[in-house]
Amino acid sequence: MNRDVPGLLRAARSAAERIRSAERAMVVAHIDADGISAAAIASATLSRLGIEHGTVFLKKLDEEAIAAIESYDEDLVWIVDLGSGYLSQFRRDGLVVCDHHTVDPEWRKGQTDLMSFPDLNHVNPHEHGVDGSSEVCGAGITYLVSREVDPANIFLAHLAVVGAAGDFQDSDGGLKGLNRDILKDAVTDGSIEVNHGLRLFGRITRPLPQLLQYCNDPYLPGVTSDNTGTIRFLNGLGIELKDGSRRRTWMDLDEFERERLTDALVELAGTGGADLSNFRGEVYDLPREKEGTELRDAKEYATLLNACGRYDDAATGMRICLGDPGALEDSKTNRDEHRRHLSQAINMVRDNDMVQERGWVQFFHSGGEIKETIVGIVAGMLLGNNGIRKDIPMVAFAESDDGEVKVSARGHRELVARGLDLSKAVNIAAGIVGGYGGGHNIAAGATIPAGTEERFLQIIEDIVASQII
Ligand SMILES: [Mn+2]
Repeated sequence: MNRDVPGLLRAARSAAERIRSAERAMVVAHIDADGISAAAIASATLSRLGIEHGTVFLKKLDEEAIAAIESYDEDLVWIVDLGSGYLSQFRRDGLVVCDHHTVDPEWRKGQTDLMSFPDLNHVNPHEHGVDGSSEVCGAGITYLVSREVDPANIFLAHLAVVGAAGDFQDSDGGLKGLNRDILKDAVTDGSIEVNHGLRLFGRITRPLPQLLQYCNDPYLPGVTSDNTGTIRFLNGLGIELKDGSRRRTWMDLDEFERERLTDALVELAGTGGADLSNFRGEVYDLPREKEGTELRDAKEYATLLNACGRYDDAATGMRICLGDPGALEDSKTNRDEHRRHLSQAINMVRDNDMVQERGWVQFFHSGGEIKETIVGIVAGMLLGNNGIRKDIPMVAFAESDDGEVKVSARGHRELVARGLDLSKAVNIAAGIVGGYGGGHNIAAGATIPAGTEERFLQIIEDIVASQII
């Protein structure tokens, strides 16, 4: 297909028209950095139009999520960084989908005219010959629509840059294609400054030794994963590690130190024979954000948003994007709390010997004691930990608020190498007991009716036994 950016922008314009005419809206977004940035762009766009709206974050569009979207009574549902893969499953009116993932091949099959869905605006680069994996992300597409709603929304462009960094679209030494146009908007607006240098992760917040020793792309001989070596290397260059009691970061280096360190690192990486094309390149600074915080660097910003998503706190990530001054602090508090919940849950399972072994699986039932949102993480962390086996998968049960049972199954990499496919096992077993589920070979989840746990375990055991060689 020919690259047709004007066509993509036309699709963005008609989506913008639909959005402008909405009375009430629901924003549905993916729970990673790109999705959170996209949600923030959508939410800010709606707020500026005076359109009342809510926001929901999803890990994926499963049956349950699609059913929920179908049932929202808002006249507009704006789905961002998700949705394209499931277009044929939607029936409702008032959908705007801004996504960059592969488009559902079932969609439009057997349809004669272009938009025979009653009221669906689909904005996706792949539909216009533009590569959605490398040159524009979910937040970027959402931004293009937002800019069509109101050119003044250019003040949101930096969020699209953060989203692109979150989806590794900057990984060739810098952003390219459509992302470059969006970057230009952000630079024009003054929210982003493009600088050239080493693309080390943690320039703003990591103390120098950590900045270097955690660098493994490229591998730095004698520095990567070597704390003593790193400190010797920095001392050898005459670079102070501290300023009083404060540990210095890359940003604290003066111009000469920075140059010295850059040259030495490039040389060091070269001796390791590494490909340096991604080591030197563009970095994106956000000069309007508070100094010394993650928000000053697009990559660190995106990593922070990913952490919010992983810790079930995407809403706080969105508040950060929207400039809420207390949100950064809140995200740290919530992350600590989440970690505390995790360690409490792990201790509870361990101290009470809750894990029961069977021939081919082990399991625990947490009842209502562990939140269903973290029970899978707990199951994974328990594997191979303190006397708990890792040579059989772990199945964890938790009661959900609606009276059903949430199942999380986790395996070890070595088991997957031997043939374990938990996605298949969980999907089949859940189906037989009247539930549904799926996932990945190493981690899967299901929802099953209460009381079917034993039957479910028997089936899982049979399947796992047949998978592992
Ligand atoms: Mn994305």
